[in-house]
Amino acid sequence: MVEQTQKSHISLDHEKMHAPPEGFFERSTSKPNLADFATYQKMYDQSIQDPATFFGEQAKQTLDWIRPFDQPRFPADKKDDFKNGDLPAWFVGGQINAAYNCVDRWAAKDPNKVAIIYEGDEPDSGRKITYGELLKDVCKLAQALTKLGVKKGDSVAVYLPMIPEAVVTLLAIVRIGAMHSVVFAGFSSTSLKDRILDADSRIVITADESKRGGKTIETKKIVDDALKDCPDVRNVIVFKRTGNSHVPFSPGRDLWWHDELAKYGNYFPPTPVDSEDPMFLLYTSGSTGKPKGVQHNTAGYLLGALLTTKYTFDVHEDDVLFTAGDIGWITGHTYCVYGPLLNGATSVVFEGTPAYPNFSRYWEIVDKYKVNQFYVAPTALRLLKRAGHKYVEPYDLSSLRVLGSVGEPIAAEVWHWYSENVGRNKAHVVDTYWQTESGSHLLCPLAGVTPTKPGSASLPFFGIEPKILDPTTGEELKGNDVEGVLAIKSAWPSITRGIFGDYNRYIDTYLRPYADHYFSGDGAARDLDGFYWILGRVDDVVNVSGHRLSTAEVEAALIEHDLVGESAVVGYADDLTGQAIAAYVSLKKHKLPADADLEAIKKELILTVRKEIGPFAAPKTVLFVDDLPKTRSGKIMRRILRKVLAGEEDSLGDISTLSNPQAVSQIIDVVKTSR
Ligand code: 6R9
Repeated sequence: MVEQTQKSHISLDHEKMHAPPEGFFERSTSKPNLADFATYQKMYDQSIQDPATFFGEQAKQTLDWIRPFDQPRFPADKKDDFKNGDLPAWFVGGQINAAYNCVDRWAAKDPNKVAIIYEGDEPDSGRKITYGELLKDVCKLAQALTKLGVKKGDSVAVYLPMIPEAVVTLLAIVRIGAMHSVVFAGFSSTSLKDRILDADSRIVITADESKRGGKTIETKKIVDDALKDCPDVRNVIVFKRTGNSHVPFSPGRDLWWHDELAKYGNYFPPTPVDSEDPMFLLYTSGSTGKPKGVQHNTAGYLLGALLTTKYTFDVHEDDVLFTAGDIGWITGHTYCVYGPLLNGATSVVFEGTPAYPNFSRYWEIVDKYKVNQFYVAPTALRLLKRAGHKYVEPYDLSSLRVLGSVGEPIAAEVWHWYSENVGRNKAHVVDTYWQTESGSHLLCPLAGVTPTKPGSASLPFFGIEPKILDPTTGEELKGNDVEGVLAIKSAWPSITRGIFGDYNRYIDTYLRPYADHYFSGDGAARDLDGFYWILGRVDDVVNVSGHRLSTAEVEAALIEHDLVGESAVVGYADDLTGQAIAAYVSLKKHKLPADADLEAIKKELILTVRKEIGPFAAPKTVLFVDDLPKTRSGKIMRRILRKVLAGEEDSLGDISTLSNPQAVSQIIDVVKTSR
């Protein structure tokens, strides 16, 4: 377990509270989803005091049920939540269908309403798909899958780029009560194989090739490599994305998407599923090497996705939401597919990257489609901030009302850049903290009503009861101005129901570390105003001379220096202080004078940290690198940085799943020369 933390020195400045942008609600043609902050507080209190009634009413009002539920929550009383690994069941006795709620009900209302705006990798390639068209394609694929023998409860593996067919695929699978298991299309064939085997998927849906950032990826070939070791896979449905003639194809096993869909009619009824029937698996990395198949069940997940989209982003039916996260991650599942469609809104599906053909791509899309809500990870914002204001400035971004951030802490400097340059001080920046396991937002401001502080994920969503626990004793740290580990006291509708095939691992990871609580794995503080600050994974905590520091905190300090583009901080063994801090830093090249004195810059950086946090936090080593190793979802792989520093570059493990494996060799060189 985690050792005692020292008080963080992150700037939890309660003076720096920003009111929601003035005139926020006037800039929308729709009525606000939440009137004001007092309404949030009232609803929040209800959701905690009586979650059964609160979520029961919300579920009745916002979802369409095939059979109404008998009990919103069993047991209704939350006192035994998480005891002995127990979770309550939600919406007991109810029957529902996810695809019906995402598509049919909106198609019935207005079949010509745009459901998806597809923006292809090349600018000006793409198309719009209406709810009416979406319904037809979903029904056709649902029939094809049924014909191929997919039944309720089976898992279907999905390995697709960000194209509308990915949305069609997810919805077709849940329409027949099966589970999707999406594997991010940037994963290697080995990672794909592991996930297909673990989920026991018998059907794979993929594309011939993919396009990303102007490059062609041999998607089907990767699938074929994976399938060499997956003897139980019966069929592969292949969508023709590029139509390239040398794509491998095994007649019999492989089927073309267009041939299959052409065989079936426009309508196929949705399969009723029980509220607690599984809806999907999504693999995420754990502390061990083996990925965990996080399982989400139907009604609770749907309600979480629906309500958070509605309230965190103030989404209405007329809104266009652009979630830049890939469908291969939970952010894509919840906020590119399910959340927007459950609210009858329009979702932008973007195939490309923020840097292709240039750093204006996101802003061009926002301008072109008049996007109202934009949602991205800080890693992309840092890249775009580094690229410079000239890429943002020419675009009309006045349609933007909400700017979301997700996946990692957002440094105050980046937050301000986002708010000022992208939001032009008129959009509400919402920093949303949550996890694959939570299904939907845990801590987040609600657009238009919650005041924000740059760097804080602010306050809990409805039904979320965050607690700060002493990491060693597990005791709850009550009141404000406390810091420890973040745990959640009672269950919420979209909490994961387990790790597929390994319920004990679920209990061991989340429910056992701190009795009667769900353990998030993150360190957090509650400031004087009761606002929450995520301090990073507790496994990324560094202990220097008995001072525990969050690596995120040192990074936030470093980025205050004008020349720092990005940094990653890790701890390494030190004879004198136990652990010492090393900062890997990539500098803003365009700001660096040709005759820059790197030694002097190192000293300045150390001084910046001393100044921002305190002398004990000063990095002992500063290493300048071109690029930091990142996962495909943009998370910096500190494990690799720690190993290289420890001289263990021979045991880095599999680096093929990184988005930039080439960064690693330069890092090894830099560390070697620094010794
Ligand atoms: C949605 C997602 C979950 C972990 C989580 C935490 C970090 C996510 C954050 C954040 C600070 C935020 N995290 N959002 N840290 N501020 N707004 O990213 O899911 O990929 O499962 O990662 O990401 O450490 O525990 P997932």
